[in-house]
Amino acid sequence: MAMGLLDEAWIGLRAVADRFEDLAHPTLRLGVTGLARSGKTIFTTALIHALMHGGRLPVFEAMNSGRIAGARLAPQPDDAVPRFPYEDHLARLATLREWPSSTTRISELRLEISYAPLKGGLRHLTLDLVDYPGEWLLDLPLLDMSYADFCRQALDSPSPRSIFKTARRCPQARSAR
Ligand SMILES: Nc1nc2c(ncn2[C@@H]2O[C@H](COP(=O)(O)OP(=O)(O)O)[C@@H](O)[C@H]2O)c(=O)[nH]1
Ligand SMILES: [Mg+2]
Repeated sequence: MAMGLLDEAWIGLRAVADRFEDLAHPTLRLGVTGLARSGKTIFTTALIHALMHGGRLPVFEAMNSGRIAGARLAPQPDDAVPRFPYEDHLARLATLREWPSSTTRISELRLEISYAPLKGGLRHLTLDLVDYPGEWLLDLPLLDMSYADFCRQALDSPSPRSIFKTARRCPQARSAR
């Protein structure tokens, strides 16, 4: 009984300590969202570069007014999620002058940002940026759909044969214009 109370008190203390730690050094997880080929990967690469090297971000007031003291790359927060290949994307854009290839899997990158709040001394924010294939957005309706509903919808939609025929007609339609 006494041990149970002690355990609960300990868990409670840990929760309060974690809450204070979070207030003192918050972590923000930011998913960059949009459909495929809407520019998420390029935007994420450019944002990381601007935060670390002080790029021009005219509508980002904190940066524009000089309150972002600096940003640096930090170790990955989660070993199960691949690292966002920031350096590869940057090399492609800045050195090879090519667009990075399309994103096929989720990836993330952790940044430690030092900033001056409107009141008080220098603070630190841990920012986790998450990049993922935009095609996933199109699958969101499936979350609320039963397997039976999915099958019904698939059977009601145009048959694969008619989709194939339409796809075959497309190049001719394009070249005929
Ligand atoms: N002109 C221009 N094209 C862009 C820009 N950002 C992305 N694109 C184009 O959009 C394509 C898809 O960008 P990407 O960031 O890979 O899109 P994602 O699929 O949303 O991650 C690129 O290959 C470029 O052709 C941009 O800032 N300017
Ligand atoms: Mg992408």
